[in-house]
Amino acid sequence: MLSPFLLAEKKVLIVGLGRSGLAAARLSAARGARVTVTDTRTREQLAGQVSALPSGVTLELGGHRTDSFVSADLIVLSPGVPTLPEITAARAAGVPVTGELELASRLIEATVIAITGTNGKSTTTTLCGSIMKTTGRATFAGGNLGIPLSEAVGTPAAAPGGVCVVELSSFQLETAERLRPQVAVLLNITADHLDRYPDIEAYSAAKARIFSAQTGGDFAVLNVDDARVLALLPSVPSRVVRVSTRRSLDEGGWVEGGALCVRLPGGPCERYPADVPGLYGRHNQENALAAMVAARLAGALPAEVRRALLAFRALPHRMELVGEARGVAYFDDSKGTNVGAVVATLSGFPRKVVLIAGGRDKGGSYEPLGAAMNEVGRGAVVIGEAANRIEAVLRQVVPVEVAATMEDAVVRAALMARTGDAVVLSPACSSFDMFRNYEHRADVFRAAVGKLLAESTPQPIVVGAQR
Ligand code: UMA
Ligand code: ADP
Repeated sequence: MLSPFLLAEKKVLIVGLGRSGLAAARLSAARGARVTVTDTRTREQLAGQVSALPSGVTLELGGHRTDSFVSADLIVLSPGVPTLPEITAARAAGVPVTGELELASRLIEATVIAITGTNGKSTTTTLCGSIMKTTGRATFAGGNLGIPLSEAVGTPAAAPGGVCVVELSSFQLETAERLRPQVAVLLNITADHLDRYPDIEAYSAAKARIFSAQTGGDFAVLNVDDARVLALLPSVPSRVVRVSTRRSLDEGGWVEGGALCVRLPGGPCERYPADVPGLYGRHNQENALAAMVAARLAGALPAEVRRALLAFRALPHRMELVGEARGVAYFDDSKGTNVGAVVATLSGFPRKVVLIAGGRDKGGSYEPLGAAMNEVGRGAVVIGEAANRIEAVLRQVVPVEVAATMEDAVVRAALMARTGDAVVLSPACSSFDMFRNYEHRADVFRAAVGKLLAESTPQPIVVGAQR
């Protein structure tokens, strides 16, 4: 295949002009490629992106043209672009097709720590990135987390001695070929994105590509509590280091006597505090162990791990407390975008929960939500395109109401909740049927909760106020 190192004078077609496409276009243009960008959205819709492109880039917006695909020297896909007929035609014509992540990774000389899994990627990537920053090495933390890896290219973090901690989605991994992380982390695999993959096996195979270019000198950090992760273990080509929150291990990462324990191969046992404010729940212990083991394998010292761990704060929209009114606490877990995430959030939750769930359906089963709500559920309010499918499962265990808007959902949830309960927005779905993204969904939820809190706060009586 054409090496993306040899971009000069090559006709590079970038598909999608979101964050990845813009970064890939800039990178390719800076390396002397003749860049064309294509997107189904129109120039008007993409005005901000277009103005950030370097001069000389050709635009094909408002749709894709097969001609441009089959005549390109290299096609660079954005992760959200599924297999299109134009891409199939280009592949048949022998045109190399890669992704923004793979393209960037070939230009990175630093240590790469790559992190994937269905849930916990962002938390793990952020914590691991904080630990590596604490070491004083130039560090980039990004990828699916938000900043495309292409933006790291040319910075000290991408040069020898630097560290790139990269969150990888299954979409990005589909086109990973030579990406070779020195440390690759796989957190868990549960049903997600089944609107893109024919089945969970295909989704799992995309995740497993994180290991495919590794060799015996690299490390794989695996959460062995997860059955699908465990099933992949025999095919991992690098040295496996295990983590578990359910049992003690001889080496790797585990929980014991109220401490997070880490032991590198051949090293002593290190103990870290398990009760960290930013890391609520067993699922976050899993994330913390994976991040700490990965960082230790990449050269961070125990004191640096401890310092970053204690300073860590939960990311926004991951079980964030929004406020409390009439003894009911309101939590924003808008990033709970699949069933596994919501089940992890609800598992062992210390209050009865009124769950607000729903949005764009991703084609998986909602049955595990029923079991989780059977334990902690007070009631549920369902919204969006998936409302009826979720209602069908949850009404077997708790009262369920259907709401037309987020504002309506919050009011209904508040009426269902009793003193001491929690209202939790943890949708188990993507947001795109009603909102721009999960952050927008969270903003609307928080505004609705804010209104409710303001209304339930007694207003001061102004003595002598005139009408
Ligand atoms: N587009 C086309 N043709 C198509 C489909 C889409 O032209 O057939 C265009 C769209 O009109 C749009 C562009 O492609 O203009 C969007 O590309 P994209 O969906 O790849 O989005 P980016 O802005 O490049 O963001 C991507 C990731 N998004 C997805 O994978 C869907 C971001 O992850 C990531 O932060 C960013 O790259 C930087 O690396 C977000 C995400 O939702 C957080 N990820 C999924 C998840 O976490 O579950 C995988
Ligand atoms: P991702 O980047 O994979 O979406 P995040 O760290 O952003 O993961 O967390 C998203 C949601 O997933 C959280 O709000 C929480 O509900 C859930 N979650 C986080 N870590 C885990 C884990 N290790 N296992 C299961 N669910 C998790």
